[in-house]
Amino acid sequence: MKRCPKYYCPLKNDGHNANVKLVRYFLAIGTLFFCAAAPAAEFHPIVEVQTGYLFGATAEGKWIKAEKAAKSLRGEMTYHLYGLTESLGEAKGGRPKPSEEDVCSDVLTVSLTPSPDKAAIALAAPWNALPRKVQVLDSSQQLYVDAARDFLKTKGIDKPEVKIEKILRVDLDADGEEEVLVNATNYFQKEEGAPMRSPAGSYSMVLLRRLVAGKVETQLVQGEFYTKPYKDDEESSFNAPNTYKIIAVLDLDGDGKMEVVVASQYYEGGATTIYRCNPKKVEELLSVACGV
Ligand SMILES: [Ca+2]
Ligand SMILES: [Ca+2]
Repeated sequence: MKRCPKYYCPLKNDGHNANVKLVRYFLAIGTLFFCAAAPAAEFHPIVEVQTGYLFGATAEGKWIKAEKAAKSLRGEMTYHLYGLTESLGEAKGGRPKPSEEDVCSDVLTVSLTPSPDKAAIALAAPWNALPRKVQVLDSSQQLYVDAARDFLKTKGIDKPEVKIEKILRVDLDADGEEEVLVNATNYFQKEEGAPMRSPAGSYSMVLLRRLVAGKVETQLVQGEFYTKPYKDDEESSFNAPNTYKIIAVLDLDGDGKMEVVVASQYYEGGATTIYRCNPKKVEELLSVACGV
């Protein structure tokens, strides 16, 4: 509890005058309100390094949106930088300010120095956001190719062409069992990125495989699936499908459980979202987006 500043605390000397008593009464009431207020929780801001976008912050287990978080981020702060599998040192981050890009002037940004290419997320917090090792597995492993194929079939893609981009193994919830994240995208394109229109049987997804009561279960973290090609008579018409990519797996609120950070891109923009993956549900915690 905060110490009472002297002048807000009850007067020590007894006054006999009614006015003095009244003043004492109000001071005492004021003291009650002033001193009962809990100290402001410390905000731990989270920034996407490559864009500088401020997701928001965490404070005592709560997730706070960027606009609100920015109000209590006044001076320069020290951030820890994290890539997909490693900690990448520290950076200094200034006060959040609106993005200079026209299309996302409503997005708040923090400029970080340095901001290495490999860094994905910056977090200003005293705990280690990478408490357990994130392992990158060989993406051609049959077990996971089969798992991805089976999952795509449940989404109505009859003959899936499985194209796994990344497989990560990490114990998200610190229960001693490792979970596996499978990131797969196929828009039948030569280049990376998302097309304007989705072909038949195309998809992009992030799956989570985990043991639940001794059985492996597959959960969808994020994804979209197109059984039919997107067709429209007008040339200007398109459906702008997304590609999804895991960029980090970190404990961003300090509860010991790691969240999954997924970046999505469509042909004219993108978003990055932090997900909490409990066995029963996947929850979106904070997100930043910029696009047309
Ligand atoms: Ca686990
Ligand atoms: Ca966490």
